Amino acid sequence: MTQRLQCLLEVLDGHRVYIQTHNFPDPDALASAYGMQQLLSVFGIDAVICCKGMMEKASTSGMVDIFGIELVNINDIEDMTADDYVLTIDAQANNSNIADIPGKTAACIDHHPTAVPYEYLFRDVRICGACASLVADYFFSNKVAIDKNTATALMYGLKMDTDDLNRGMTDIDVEMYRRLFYYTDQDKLNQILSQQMVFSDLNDFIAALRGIKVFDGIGFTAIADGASDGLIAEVCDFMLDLVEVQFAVAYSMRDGGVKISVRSELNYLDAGTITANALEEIGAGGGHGVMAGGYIPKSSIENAEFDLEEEIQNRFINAVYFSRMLKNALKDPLAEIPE
Ligand SMILES: [Mn+2]
Repeated sequence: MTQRLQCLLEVLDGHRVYIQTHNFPDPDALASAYGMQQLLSVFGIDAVICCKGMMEKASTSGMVDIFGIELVNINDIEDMTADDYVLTIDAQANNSNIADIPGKTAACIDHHPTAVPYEYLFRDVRICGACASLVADYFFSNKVAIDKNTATALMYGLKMDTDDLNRGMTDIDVEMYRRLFYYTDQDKLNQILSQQMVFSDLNDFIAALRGIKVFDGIGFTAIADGASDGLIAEVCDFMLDLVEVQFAVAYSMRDGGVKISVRSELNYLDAGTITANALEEIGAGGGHGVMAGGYIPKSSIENAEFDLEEEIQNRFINAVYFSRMLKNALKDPLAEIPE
């Protein structure tokens, strides 16, 4: 047994264990949590998977059915105490995307860089494309037999988080892909891969596509009021597929304000930074280089003089323009940088 697994088991031994994903878990988070639950059960530890905010996106809620994943909403757990141990997976303690929990956050397995340090009893943070690769490594490095269902779930998480092996791939992702491949149920994988949207979203999806506007490589579209996070993300992903679009912004009105989803296909257009800049003083936003989200609260727009759509467009156009100028300035130090 690897030292890593031995250490994890020693830490968790004797406690009631919860595996916690980030809020509104994505396929990689769910697959990783499920894989870890299966691995721990081999060593006699029964863990409960929990999170805050269930999955609105068809691709993630479909996982629960297709792989038989049992998932508990943190708000529905009444008897958790400080003696219970929490293993965060695909997420780290103190991050804004993970809910506070009564149990003790004792362990962490994640593939993201650490934003806020935290003293775990066990910590396994390795930067790679998908957390599912780390979980798969626990099986293969320890020669623990992996069943088809678990392997297929991990394969799905790996494919989704790496955008089909295009994004952030590292050695361990390549190796785990190769090893999981032999255990993957292709029919099941294809089934879940082609479950990205529900039929009732279709009219809103079509309307959003009809409304796409492109300004200088930036695609914008509004989605029907109250659209799900999943639909907004789906429309945003679609816009990037257009040849004319390198940066995509999709938004929808909610009761509390405007929800915004952002995608970038270029390294120098960092979606997180651009979103944070674009929404300065009017809302908040941030995220990864390729994928980000933002929010404008109702209070910012209620008595505003501006047209909301124009305001969003202008703010993003300016923020993207600034990033382009910055890139050119790095190439040519004498080029002018906008104020
Ligand atoms: Mn992940």
